[in-house]
Amino acid sequence: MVLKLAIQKSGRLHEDSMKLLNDCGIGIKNGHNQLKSVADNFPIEAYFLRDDDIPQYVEDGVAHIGIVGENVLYEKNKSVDIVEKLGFGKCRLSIAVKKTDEYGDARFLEGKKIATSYPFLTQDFLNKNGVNAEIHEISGSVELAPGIGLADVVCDLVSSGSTLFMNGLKEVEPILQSEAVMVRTKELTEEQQSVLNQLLFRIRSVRKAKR
Ligand code: PRT
Ligand code: ZN
Repeated sequence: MVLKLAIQKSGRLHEDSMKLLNDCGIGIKNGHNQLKSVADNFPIEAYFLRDDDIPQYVEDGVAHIGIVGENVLYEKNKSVDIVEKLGFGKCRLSIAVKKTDEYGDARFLEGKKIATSYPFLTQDFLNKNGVNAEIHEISGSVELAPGIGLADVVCDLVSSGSTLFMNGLKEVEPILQSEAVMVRTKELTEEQQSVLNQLLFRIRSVRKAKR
């Protein structure tokens, strides 16, 4: 039996996910041209996937556990359990407006066009604030949308804020704080849960030693 772990194939969470496993003494070879790779000294097999696909794989139990950003997890709204926050990949999902706009509060968004890759979380924020706005879902370069007249406002991930700044935008309202988390499928055998417990024990030891 091996525990199947879904991690990002390439991108912002890949290196830190691999490093975490490595720090835990789990030797997994880099999967740039592979879909999966078995650890040589721990009963784990890594699946390398697009981050967007990880919640579904874990919900379906095709992967038993996964490492993914909370932003993606909540957007996909899949039924999985978060077992550990991992402390990397920190960012926030925020409303940003043109730097000359005066935002005030969410009422500013009434009747506006909002470009985002996170339509579910954006709509949820609008609903909670009783605001009606038009959401335009786009998959990348969201911050360009106001400059080309596609939208008035964006809802996008921010870490340093420099991408927004360079595009003449300003962050006005964080709607979600996010970091990478370990998720688990709902149904695990006793044996699988026991491997997961061993992995979590190592992760916690590694993270405690770093503090
Ligand atoms: O190919 P795949 O689908 O797997 O990857 P992806 O392109 O969808 O995601 P990727 O690799 O860009 O990001 C993976 C995860 O990293 C995200 O889902 C977040 O959980 C996390 N993360 C942390 C970030 C950022 N920080 C971040 N700054 N993801 C994206 N950004 C982008 C943001 O979208 C914007 O374009 O960086 C830009 C802003 O950065 P600043 O520093 O200029 O504010
Ligand atoms: Zn993605």
